[in-house]
Amino acid sequence: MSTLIPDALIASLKTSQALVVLTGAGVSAESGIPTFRDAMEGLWAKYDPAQLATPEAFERDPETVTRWYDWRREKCAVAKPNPAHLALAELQRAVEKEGRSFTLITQNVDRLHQAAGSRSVIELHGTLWVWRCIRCCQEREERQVPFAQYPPKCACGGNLRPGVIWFGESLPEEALNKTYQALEECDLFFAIGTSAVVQPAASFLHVARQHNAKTVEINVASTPVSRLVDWSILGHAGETLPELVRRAYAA
Ligand code: BV8
Ligand code: ZN
Repeated sequence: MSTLIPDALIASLKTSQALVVLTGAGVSAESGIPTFRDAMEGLWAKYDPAQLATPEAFERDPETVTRWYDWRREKCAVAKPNPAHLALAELQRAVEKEGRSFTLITQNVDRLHQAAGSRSVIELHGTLWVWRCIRCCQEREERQVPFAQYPPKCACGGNLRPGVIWFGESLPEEALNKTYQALEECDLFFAIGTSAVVQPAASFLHVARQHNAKTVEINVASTPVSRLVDWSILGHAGETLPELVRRAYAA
């Protein structure tokens, strides 16, 4: 299915001096990773994700919370980058080859952008591949799935927690600083596969608009920002992004 991508957007993409892309769970959906709102299949049907993704939930029930993250980690372990991830990596290469700036900011915790070849990815909400001991604070990448016990334990005996940013926790300062710097210089901003609900990520499009950037949304459904953007493209990221890159940079 060829989604309708306006020529004006292609022209803007080819002349943009500072491109900023914000991705959400919708970009990983075509890799088989449930989006945040529908990450509640089967066993998890009786939980509200926003209730599980909090420090209080971990404090109250570290076994259930770490089982949920390990269930998601197992899905991520078999997931491969999809054409959306690959197209964004190709776009970054094409834009940077012409000496223009490209910033990818993701809300996703699966690291599929990095697996697809994207570089200098800003991880707003951390990653479920890094786990941290709540006693000695030692942090390390845990690629072995599944864990042998819940909650998983550190060598010091402390409980391990996932290295993600939970609701109620502040975002990493460095990630936020880099984000706001990119938004100040941005002249073209994409929001791709995000429900535009979670703060502060949902405010970035407004910041880009305040700096007179043109804005684009790619989503399979409309969101609270669909009526604000310059171009709202209804389509799957895995189809739309490859078409966008082909039309702008067809070899
Ligand atoms: C903070 C990691 C300061 C964990 C996540 C103002 C008002 C009210 C509340 C707040 C506020 N400001 C701050 C808050 C609190 C809270 C918040 O935003 N609450 C929301 C619910 C209103 N924010 C925070 O707590 C943040 N911290 O602000 O610090 C502070 C400190 C103390 C006290 C207060 C404030 C921290 C937020 C980070 C939470 N962690 N992830 C984990 O993953 O388990 S958020 C998590 O949900 C995901 O990472 C993701 O970011 C988010 C879900 O959003 P999406 O990515 O958009 O995914 P979703 O499923 O919602 O949508 C998918 C979209 O894709 C859909 O639109 C769908 O149509 C589309 N789609 C599907 N398939 C496709 C597709 N599109 C294209 N192609 C497809 N194939
Ligand atoms: Zn420890």
